[in-house]
Amino acid sequence: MSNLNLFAALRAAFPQDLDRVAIETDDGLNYSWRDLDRASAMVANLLDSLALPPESRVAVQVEKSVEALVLYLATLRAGHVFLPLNTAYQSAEIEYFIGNAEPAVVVCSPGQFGWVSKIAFTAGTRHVFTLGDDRTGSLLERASHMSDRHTPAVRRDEDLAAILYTSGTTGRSKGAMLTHGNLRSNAEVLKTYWGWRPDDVLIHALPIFHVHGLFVAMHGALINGSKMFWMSKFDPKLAINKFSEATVFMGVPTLYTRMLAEPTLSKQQASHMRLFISGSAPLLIETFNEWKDRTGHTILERYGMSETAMLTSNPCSADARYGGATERRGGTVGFPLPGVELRVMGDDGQAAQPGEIGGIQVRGPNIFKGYWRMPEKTAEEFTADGFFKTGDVGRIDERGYVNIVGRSKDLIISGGYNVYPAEIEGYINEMPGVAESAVIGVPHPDFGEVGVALLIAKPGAQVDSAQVLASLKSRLANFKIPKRCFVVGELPRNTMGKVQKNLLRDQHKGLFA
Ligand code: MLC
Ligand code: AMP
Repeated sequence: MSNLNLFAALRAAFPQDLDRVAIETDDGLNYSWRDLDRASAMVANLLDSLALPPESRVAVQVEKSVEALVLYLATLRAGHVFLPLNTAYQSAEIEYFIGNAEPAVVVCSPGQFGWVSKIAFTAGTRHVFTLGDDRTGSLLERASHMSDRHTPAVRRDEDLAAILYTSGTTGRSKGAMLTHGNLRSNAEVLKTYWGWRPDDVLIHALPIFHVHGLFVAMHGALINGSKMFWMSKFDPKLAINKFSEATVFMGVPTLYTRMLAEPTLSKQQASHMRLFISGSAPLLIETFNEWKDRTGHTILERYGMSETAMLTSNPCSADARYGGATERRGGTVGFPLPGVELRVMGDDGQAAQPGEIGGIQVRGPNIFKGYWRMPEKTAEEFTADGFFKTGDVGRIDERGYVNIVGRSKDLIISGGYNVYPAEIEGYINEMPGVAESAVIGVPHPDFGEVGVALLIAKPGAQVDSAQVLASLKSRLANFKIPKRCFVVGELPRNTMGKVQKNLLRDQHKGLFA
């Protein structure tokens, strides 16, 4: 049986000359392909030495570093399941993820060991390691005694490679289970569709705990044997500076608006670049047009999600399936990727006509296996004929381009991070003196959209909005904190008694104008 382990596919794409630079970091270090191979072998051997059951979860909450990437590769290589966690998550959030996923191994930053290990050991995790962003910590210390040779565990397409938690509109977060086959097929399709070349150099500017930075960007470079310039944290000046040595950039729209604010951004500075890709949140047409004016490049917008990896993309070059279309159309997310079936379904359960709006449903080799330990929830999200209901609302135009016009799920996307109003409202509603709350998304010049909280106090109670925000801040990841909070007399409701968030959004849309 051939080994369909995703690591094996990535490793097979490493260049012949393993001493070439694979990653250059923003603190001036160079890692060769051999370094990635040897270091991932050592960490995989460490995982093997723990004699974990197959498909054990390895939960990781660490700052971005090349060693964190190595840990990801090692987890695949050893045949276990990578579970990345946003570094902004605080103890209640981590407690839930660890309790739900029951990881065999937890890796955290050295400074967080105290509280993270307490949560992990309480939940029954036996191994807690540390990994700093400066090559410190017990993980690398232990791995340094291991062999630098390792044969990848044999995996099939349907075996789990990663679990990504995505919040739910109701209830708690769900772990989207992605398989080796899901991730490999998506990486291979993007390799061709985006015309990757071995001499491409990717500026890797995103965090590596979500689909965009972890899979789309990292797999893209690795499966092409292409070099990465690695930014530990996005810095618009440095990114622009690096355009002269790089060819591909991927970012959420906020990264583009922040670069547009830099006077050094120019056609000349961007002349070495081949491709600018945007996704994870809607790219405003103003940003798309301004980028073209300032750099001469047309941003390629694509669309995906944690459960599906990438679904659609504007063309990189002529797409024969759509009459040889080459146009990257601003305001659209392009065509379904080869192998992805995408349909728009009207409220009547029938496929919408071109131009008609409906719910976006998808099917293909990239679609996840289901939500971790939630078979009923999984069943609800799939149709009888196997399409996944994305919760996004859109239409397909007469030329085949997909437009996303909204979401049926109550979700705010802020700077590329998802914030679920229901989660924030749950916390606010439990605060003393609060009768009810509504969290809405409003336009924001930097983050695209941000959360704003409106609440009603109980009769006779005094609620201080600053205190509400401070209290949320002590419990939730910082990007989830509403940027404003207002105590109001009432919330608008429809005849069914449901809060009319569209009216609230309309009332507050100018807050950050
Ligand atoms: C930071 N802050 C945010 C925020 N990021 N607020 C709202 N939304 C965000 N996204 C707030 C912090 O709470 C803090 O507030 C202040 O901004 C500064 O924090 P920071 O950490 O210094 O911010 P910064 O480094 O500037 O981060 C901004 C950013 C980051 C845009 C670089 O958010 C980012 O990397 N976003 C990318 C997310 C991403 O990779 N998404 C892909 C998901 S995958 P205070 O008050 O505490 O000081 C996906 C699928 C797909 O969606 O299709 O790709
Ligand atoms: P996540 O759950 O973090 O993976 O976020 C996925 C969601 O991000 C999708 O369901 C969409 O709502 C949104 N999204 C991703 N890419 C785009 C895009 N290019 N335009 C609009 N929304 C997007």
